[in-house]
Amino acid sequence: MTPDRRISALAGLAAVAVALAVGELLALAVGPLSSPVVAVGGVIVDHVPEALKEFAISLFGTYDKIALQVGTVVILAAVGAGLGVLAIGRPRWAFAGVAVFGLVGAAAAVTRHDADWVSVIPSLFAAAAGAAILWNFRSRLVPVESAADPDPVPASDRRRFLITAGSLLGAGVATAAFGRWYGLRRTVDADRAAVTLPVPAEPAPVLPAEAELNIPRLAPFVTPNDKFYLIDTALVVPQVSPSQWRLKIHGRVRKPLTLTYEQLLARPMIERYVTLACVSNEVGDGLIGNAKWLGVRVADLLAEADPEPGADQVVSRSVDGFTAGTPTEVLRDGRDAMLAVGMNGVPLPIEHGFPVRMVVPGLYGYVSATKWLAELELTSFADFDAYWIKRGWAAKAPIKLQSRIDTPIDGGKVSAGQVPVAGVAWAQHVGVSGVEVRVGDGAWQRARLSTVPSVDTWCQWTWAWDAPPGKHWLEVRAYDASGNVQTDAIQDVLPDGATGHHRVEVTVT
Ligand SMILES: Nc1nc2c(c(=O)[nH]1)N[C@H]1C(S)=C(S)[C@@H](COP(=O)(O)O)O[C@H]1N2
Ligand SMILES: [Mo]
Repeated sequence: MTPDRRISALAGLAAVAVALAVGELLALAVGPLSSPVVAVGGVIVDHVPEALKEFAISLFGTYDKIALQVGTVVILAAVGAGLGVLAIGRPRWAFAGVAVFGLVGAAAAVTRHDADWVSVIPSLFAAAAGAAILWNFRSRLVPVESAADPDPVPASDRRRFLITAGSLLGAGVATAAFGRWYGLRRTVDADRAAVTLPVPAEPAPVLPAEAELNIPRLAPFVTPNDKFYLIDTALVVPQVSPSQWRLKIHGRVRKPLTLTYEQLLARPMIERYVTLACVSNEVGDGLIGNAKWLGVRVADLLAEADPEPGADQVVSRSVDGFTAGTPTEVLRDGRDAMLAVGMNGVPLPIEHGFPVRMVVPGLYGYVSATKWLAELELTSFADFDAYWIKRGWAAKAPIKLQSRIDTPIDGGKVSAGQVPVAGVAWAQHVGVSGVEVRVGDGAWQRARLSTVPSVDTWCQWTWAWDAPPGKHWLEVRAYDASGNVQTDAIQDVLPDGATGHHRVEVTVT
């Protein structure tokens, strides 16, 4: 005769909730990456196969990380309910299961960047708390079994039991949620608000009125910070206080140096419009944005550190261990590669890398745009593969010539007559010299381009379409300033960026 399975499953759920609560609370003291859920999630992010990752991103978009954590908790809850049932009949197996979970969490936590032995504490204590709860419930449930009562659990005991388990479950969930919320508070908000950005020695050019074509639904020339795409591997956004921030320039250099935030701000600053792009951007998508960045030239810092011959790669490393590898040559070829502290006139937003990130015109973000920057290490491409290179992406990745139709939208309906077709085109550090549009298999038509301050940004384009009724395909292609035309050959984002023409289908009525 066994106690009601639903009751033991509830006990298991309560044990999981209390375990998560203990884990989250201890992670507040030990560090955010030691939370069992964050640690296991981080290992999954770092090791999940590319195909599955792309599938998750296509399914959940930028909510993929929240989805991962919710998924982890759901699985934990399901397993916890199972262990609760198991604890009645096969306690050894149940407690072994709890121990395995604790060890998996602890093992995940020690592999995280900058982890040490205390990182195992939240997971181990979480498992211990879960085990204690299970043990307590078991000792309350099992004696019932030996009683001669035909009902497995007497009604009064059952009620008391439900109340206890239910309250523990509720309290555990509430505490875990509180711990999570408290841990995610943006602790450097105040530090960021206290930053006064220096006046640039070389300000950005004043934008001509023609930089903006002012067409509804067309991406604005400057992407507002809160609309700027976000891509990174961080499950919790690193909180780096400027007073703690240090930049180490080291490795194969003759004069290693370390800079504080104050020392960085005291250097001559440049201010430039640069369009950042992600290699994972599918043709026609929005993982691209343009901002006015304020920062210090990387070339000046490298000149001071004096790289040794053969150090052909600069590895920028973030506080959370992410790395990007940039050709030393590119950083020193005169382009406006910078360590940025400002974005569109304000200190870098925390999720965009506060206090300091790298920005390199012409290269995809994964090989250049390290956020929450901590060090620049001079090495060679032969000696070191950065984060995404280990996962199959190309080591050298200049941004490809591309163009996009913003309006009309794909699948949209417009009325016959004059329809403005418009979008953006980019060929960072080369420049866009022309854009053409065609309807179906018709002749390519020259579009009008906006005026841009440099070759490092995208430009807007527009073409006036005299739209006849019916269903039509619109297609765009760009030319770069070296005279190359954008290829129509379709290539996937892996390993070095998508190619192909953006096409939209429009119904004209
Ligand atoms: N620390 C850190 N920096 C990072 C990344 C990351 O995962 N971690 N991702 C890179 C990638 S792939 C891109 S495309 C850009 C995106 O910058 P954004 O989020 O400010 O748009 O950041 C780069 N810098
Ligand atoms: Mo990216």
